[in-house]
Amino acid sequence: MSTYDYQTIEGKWQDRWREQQLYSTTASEKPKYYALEMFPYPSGKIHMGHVRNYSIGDVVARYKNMQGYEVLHPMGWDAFGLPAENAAIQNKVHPNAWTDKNITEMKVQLSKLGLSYDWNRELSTCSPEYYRWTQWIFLQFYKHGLAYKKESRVNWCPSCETVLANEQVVNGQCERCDSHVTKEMLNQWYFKITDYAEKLLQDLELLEGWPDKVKTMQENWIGKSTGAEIDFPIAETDMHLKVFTTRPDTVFGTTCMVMAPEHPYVSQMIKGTEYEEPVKAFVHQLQHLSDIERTSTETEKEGMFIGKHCINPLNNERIPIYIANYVLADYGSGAIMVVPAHDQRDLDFVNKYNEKVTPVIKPVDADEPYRVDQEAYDGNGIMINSGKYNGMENEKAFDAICHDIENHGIGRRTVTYRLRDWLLSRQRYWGAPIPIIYCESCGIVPVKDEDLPVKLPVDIEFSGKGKSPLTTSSSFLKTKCPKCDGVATRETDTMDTFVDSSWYFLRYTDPNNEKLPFDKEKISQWLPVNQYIGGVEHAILHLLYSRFFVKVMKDLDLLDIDEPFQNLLTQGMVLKNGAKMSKSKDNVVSPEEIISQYGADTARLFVLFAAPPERDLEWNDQGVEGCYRFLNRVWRLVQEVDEQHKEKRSMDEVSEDDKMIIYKIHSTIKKVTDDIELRFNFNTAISAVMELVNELYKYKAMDKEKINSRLLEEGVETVLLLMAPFAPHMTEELWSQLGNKDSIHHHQWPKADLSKLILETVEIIVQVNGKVKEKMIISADLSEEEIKEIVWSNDKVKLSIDGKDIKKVIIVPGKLVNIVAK
Ligand code: ANZ
Ligand code: ZN
Repeated sequence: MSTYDYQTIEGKWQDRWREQQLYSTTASEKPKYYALEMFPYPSGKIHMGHVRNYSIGDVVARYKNMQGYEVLHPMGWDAFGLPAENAAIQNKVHPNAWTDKNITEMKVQLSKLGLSYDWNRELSTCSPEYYRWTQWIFLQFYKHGLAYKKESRVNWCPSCETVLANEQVVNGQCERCDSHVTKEMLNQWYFKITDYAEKLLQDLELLEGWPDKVKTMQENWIGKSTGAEIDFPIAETDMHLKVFTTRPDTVFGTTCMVMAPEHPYVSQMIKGTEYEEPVKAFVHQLQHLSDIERTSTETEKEGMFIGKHCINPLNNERIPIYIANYVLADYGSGAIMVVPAHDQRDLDFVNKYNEKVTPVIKPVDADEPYRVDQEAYDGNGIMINSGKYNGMENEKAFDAICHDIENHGIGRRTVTYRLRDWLLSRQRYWGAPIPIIYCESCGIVPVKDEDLPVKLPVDIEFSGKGKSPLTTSSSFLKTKCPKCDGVATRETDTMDTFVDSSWYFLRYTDPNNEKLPFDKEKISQWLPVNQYIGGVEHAILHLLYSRFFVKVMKDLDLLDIDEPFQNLLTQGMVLKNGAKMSKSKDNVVSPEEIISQYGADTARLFVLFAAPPERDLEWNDQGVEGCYRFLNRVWRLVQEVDEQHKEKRSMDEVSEDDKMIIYKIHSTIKKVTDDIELRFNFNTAISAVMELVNELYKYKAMDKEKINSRLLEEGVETVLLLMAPFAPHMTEELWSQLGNKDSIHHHQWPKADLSKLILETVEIIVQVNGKVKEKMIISADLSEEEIKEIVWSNDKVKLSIDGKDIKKVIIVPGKLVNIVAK
């Protein structure tokens, strides 16, 4: 009897699978299934998080394959980004060489896991064949007004020396390096994602297969607010100050106005007055604070009067205008009506500057006169101090006031979103160049499609300081204007790497297309991705951007789907000693070590067995040992069954022991199938197989004349088939030892015979239109669905309902099934 030599087995099958192209996706008639894991950044080393992510995806892909689907299961590289550039500065290697080397190394590590990827579709976002189309897509956006350039205050990381999208600023810090993020005035490129805010919000409803928490995060990020704009006349001028409020019902409680210090009217209003210098100093002081810092409830409210007044258009009261830190220029209209009685921020502000507090909504049970001093009241109630609206419920007054201001042309109902346009330009080298040319006479000119890709030059200096590295390449910088042939310069900013990853899942369907980024027809065949698997850290950024891209592409008639990812699984983290594995915590377990010590099948089995995919997984050396022992146990079982049981016992008689093992085989098939299909509960699926293995050992240990060897073989085959997605190498090896010529991974997934799931039985009568057609012995604990399935497969029943419409099925548990058919 041979021992379980995982090293030889795994190497052998990995080679064979590659030679036979076992996992290449073909154009077949089979139903299609697209299984996708988020592609990695090629850092050079895979970690346990990768192992977990890809093992989960691999089970899904292999399982669907055995279920008869044509499966698309591709892999590639999210290969642009800052680490390559930092390596270039530190180690004097070109980012391209560094990235290539890392990809080669990681590919070797990945292939050791035995993952069923179709490597023929491999892509890398830093290859010109790929970024050519990233640039092409940018130009499509540009030509349709969805990419534009504007000067604005942007997030700036002083350490990375580049701008950051709002999404990349976490608690006021740079997502990558944790530096404190500041605000700078810069001219940058944006995608107009705000045009799609409503659609992105609405269509979350279509995503039934997404975790609720991810949908909620996206909803909050989009941040829709419903309210009104109201125009407040500025006293002694014919100008208006427009405010956005979610509480038009409180307008009579406005005791002053606050503008963002950067509001364009401010400089105009103070010009030549005594307020000019102090306001300038104030603005300067705020300039480097992030939005988070400015609006945090912790932050002291600071502001100043700027010498002008507004008239409240509803009660004609004259009220002072302030500027203050807590009002942002780029939200709503950049100015607010201050209602201290009903907004805590406003109350804190006016208490500091001694403006008055006028309550306009009174809680139903409050005493009169109703007063507010330290705590704002933001609940519902009855209108007071509000002219003709007094006595109304405030929710009714909300509508009445909106109606009236619309009629008088002094305001309108409106919605605002927190979502900002996507800032996509980066002052970095290692990204896709933005394909734009600046001409002195023609202005901004897009590169012609036939001139794509705009390739990254190689004559570059990486200093890590100052301007974008592309400005140091004269071969790149100087060019001709595509319109007038005159002297022109290229845009030197590159694209945010999230642009690259917003469409890679489309390219996999058609990775070598040289005419378009992808073929519309192929997208319809494969997309949406049936199962997407990745980390919850991408809940906002990558997933929102990808949804946005697909929606734009649909509007541009490039494809015909609404959403990219039908089902989403966000896997939990891999922990050790209660903390996320990380170099800084010195608690990293290397996948390579585990693979060389126990084999890939054990590594895979452990990460799948130790916790359900969505939960965090605690690394546990005994757990790994346990999985290894289990695989050895399966190995021995198959060897022994194969060698020892050649003698035959008649199959005709079925003993009680046989019944038991038959039951176990079919109930395990059912359990494993349901666990994978319905819930991805791989851990319970694996324990069910473990139990079956135990039962088979017991059965095998009986006296020889009691054993039905055909049954034992069936049990062993079932174990292998059910384990094939989890431990692909060992099962393949044993399968071939049993004499099978075809790969186990192309074998059909076993189907449970429900009629075999009988332990305690009952007799039921099956009637069609009141006439008894059949008496059946079935298991006592079947569900109605399962009973129906057995009944429909009965020949006599089939015959008597043939050609008829089923009107009704009445099930009396344990007794009767009556079918009404006409
Ligand atoms: C008056 C008022 C009374 C308000 C009241 C609230 C409660 P969300 O839900 O975030 O959309 N606001 C409007 N623009 C602002 C800006 N640029 N910077 C800071 N604050 C701004 O909040 C909308 C509310 O935030 C608006 O409604 C406005 O204050 C304030 F009892 O107007 B409200
Ligand atoms: Zn020109």
